[in-house]
Amino acid sequence: MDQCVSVGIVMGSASDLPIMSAAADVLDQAGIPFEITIVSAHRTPERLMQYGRAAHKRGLSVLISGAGGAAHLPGMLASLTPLPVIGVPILSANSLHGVDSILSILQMPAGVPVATVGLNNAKNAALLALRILGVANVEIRQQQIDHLMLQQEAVLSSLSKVESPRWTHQQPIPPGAFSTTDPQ
Ligand code: C2R
Repeated sequence: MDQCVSVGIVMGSASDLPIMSAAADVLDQAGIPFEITIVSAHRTPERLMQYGRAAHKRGLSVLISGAGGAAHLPGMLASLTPLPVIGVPILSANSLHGVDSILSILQMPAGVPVATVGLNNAKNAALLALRILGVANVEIRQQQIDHLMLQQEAVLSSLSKVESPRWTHQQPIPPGAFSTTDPQ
């Protein structure tokens, strides 16, 4: 894989690392060079401006940004950079059940897009970043195709846990139930 850093992972606080490390794990496994740091719109506003303005000039392609509570970081980054920003709402200690983080990242004004993943779902943020990179990179796209296949195989190999006879009135799934041709 090209060794130029292509994904920036930024979080509002070191306390976000246990969640955000899942994004780093996915990128690491995929062999994608990334950087990871703390930037806070609230606590380090100048650092935010510098990072947001320079990211694309430094060769980054996608930003993953996690924050909890009044989570302004992903939106503020998106206001400074032309790069795609993926926001990860975090259930932080100061959060109201994560709802504040979700809404702060999700409900952006028109004109400043942030792609928002589920609460604490840094893994999906990294997978989405890989899909974005995969648009222009066949190798990364193939990795995502392989990932989907592996995921499907894992589900199919677990069918017996659910389908094995257990209840009196349980019927077996008929062979044609998942046929791709229309039974009509
Ligand atoms: P501390 O644990 O440091 O008090 O942080 C962080 O992302 C973290 O989840 C608590 C939470 O505050 C968040 N934070 C933001 C921003 N900066 C820090 N939401 C920001 O600029 O949006």
